[in-house]
Amino acid sequence: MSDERETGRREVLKSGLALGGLAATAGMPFWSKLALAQGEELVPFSDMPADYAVPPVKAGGIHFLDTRTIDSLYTNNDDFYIVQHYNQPEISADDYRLRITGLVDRPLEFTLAELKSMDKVEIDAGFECGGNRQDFYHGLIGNAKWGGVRVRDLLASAGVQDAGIEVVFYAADKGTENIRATDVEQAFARSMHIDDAMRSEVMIAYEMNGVPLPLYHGAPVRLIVPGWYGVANVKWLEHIHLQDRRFMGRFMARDYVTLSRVDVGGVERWDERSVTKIQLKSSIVRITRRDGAHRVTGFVLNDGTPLKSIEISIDGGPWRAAQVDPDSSKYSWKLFYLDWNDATPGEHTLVSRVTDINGQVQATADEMPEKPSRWENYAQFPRTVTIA
Ligand SMILES: Nc1nc2c(c(=O)[nH]1)N[C@H]1C(S)=C(S)[C@@H](COP(=O)(O)O)O[C@H]1N2
Ligand SMILES: [Mo]
Repeated sequence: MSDERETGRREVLKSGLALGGLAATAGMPFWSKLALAQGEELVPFSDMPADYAVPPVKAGGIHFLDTRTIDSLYTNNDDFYIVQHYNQPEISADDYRLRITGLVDRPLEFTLAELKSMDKVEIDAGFECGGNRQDFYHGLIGNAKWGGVRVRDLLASAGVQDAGIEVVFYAADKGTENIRATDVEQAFARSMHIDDAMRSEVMIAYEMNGVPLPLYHGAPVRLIVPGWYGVANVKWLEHIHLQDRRFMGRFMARDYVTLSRVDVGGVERWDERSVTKIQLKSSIVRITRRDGAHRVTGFVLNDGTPLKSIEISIDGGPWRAAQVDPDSSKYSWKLFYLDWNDATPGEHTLVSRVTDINGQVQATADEMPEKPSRWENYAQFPRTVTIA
């Protein structure tokens, strides 16, 4: 544990973003209870191949986090999952420029040094790919402390005109898209309504866990939209454009679109919506044993709505309250554990569920809306283990 990280934790605590009525641990720091102690061993999940292993980071490739290894509030930059749909552009920090154009009073261009000279914010935010799912044990996930500048400060200096209601974020990575039988070159891009872009926590990050943003995570600068799925966090960001109508690029309107059968004003409709806010979700990631005692560990992600409870049920039994990391904050992931003191030899099924202060409960697989698209996999995830 570096001094830097300790300071980060204290700042989070001081900021007073507590978890309402959730049980918190006293005494020992929470993270020390998550780290594998001397003599503590993983109890293998029987729903996971015995040789399950995450391949190392490879240039241009997707990288997963082995969720069994989650043991601290912040994911190491080297372990944090990596997803991109085109290339991984190498942009020199000296040549980097961020442009703001469109319906603004003053089109602007910032160097990296200019961005760094502006008011700095640091925000803890955890997120997952909208395509994260149980098949790979929710490995497309991570939590980090992001350092940078608020988007709203940048927009304020450019002066957004009343007609500028849509903010488009263009990246430097590009690919060929076949649209309406035409091959066109497109940059990765996402957009949001001006009201979303003006939220105080929406930021342009040049630091990840206290060091310059690594290449694979979008160096030198990326967008971070706390509480939204990973796809919103445009890496290698180089251009912000204000316009008066919806942006309909691939990652807003064709890909990362959830198709589900839902009630729309009393009518059952097949709804198509862009992947944005993170759905209320928890998952067990690890079961450990030490001197015959068992501990169940997991994470929660959502859109930042405060939580009411995180619970675990064993073999369909009563819900037991889990202990939650008191250093968690509004947009970070929330790690939790339960001491499973009455584990008996044999096969067991364990599942976690999270409830927010609005009374929304994480859905079971049966309660999920019919959803043929693979995005937004947030159902309760029962895990199985065999206790020796
Ligand atoms: N420029 C760019 N930004 C991007 C993407 C991309 O392909 N290009 N992929 C998005 C998706 S789908 C995800 S899940 C996150 C992953 O961020 P990470 O690789 O830092 O974990 O980046 C988002 N930002
Ligand atoms: Mo993603």
